[in-house]
Amino acid sequence: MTETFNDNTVNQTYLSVASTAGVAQNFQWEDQLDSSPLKVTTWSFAIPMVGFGGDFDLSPLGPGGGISMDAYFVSSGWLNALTIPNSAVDAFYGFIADEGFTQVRFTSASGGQETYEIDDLSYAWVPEPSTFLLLGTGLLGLVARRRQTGDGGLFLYRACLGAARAGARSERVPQAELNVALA
Ligand SMILES: [Ca+2]
Ligand SMILES: [Ca+2]
Repeated sequence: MTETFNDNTVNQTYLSVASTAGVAQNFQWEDQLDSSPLKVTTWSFAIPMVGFGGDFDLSPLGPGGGISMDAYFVSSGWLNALTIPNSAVDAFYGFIADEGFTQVRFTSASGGQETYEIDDLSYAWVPEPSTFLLLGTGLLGLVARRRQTGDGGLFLYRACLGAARAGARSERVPQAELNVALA
């Protein structure tokens, strides 16, 4: 599913959002994160998802603090999924996970203010096990389309862990070892 914000609302069947400063306007999502005073944005899903991403522009009002993206995984709780550097300009950033998540929360990665925009926020729900690879294919299709347009960087990460799904939290591989950039 993709929320284009083209009617200046968030009105998807499975998606809702709670945000301190964010608003759908100008055919995109415009938002500001900060730690003092606290400004966060949380996307919530009615059913578990395994993929999330969108076209990010962090250039408004300067580079800012970057975006830390945490996801609430069904059996593992909150985990950092990826961090978007403040240099991102019209770049697709997203992640796929091997465990369903029901929320994605944006906070400032460095604590400083970050003003940003998103367009074409995309997400995918938990597939049957046999179709998991197709999900990846679908997101890769999105990446491929962006690549063809040549209008942005491409960053896709694998966010969650088999160890986490099995409940072995202490055996999690560091996130840095799991990130798979398919740029
Ligand atoms: Ca739009
Ligand atoms: Ca900014």
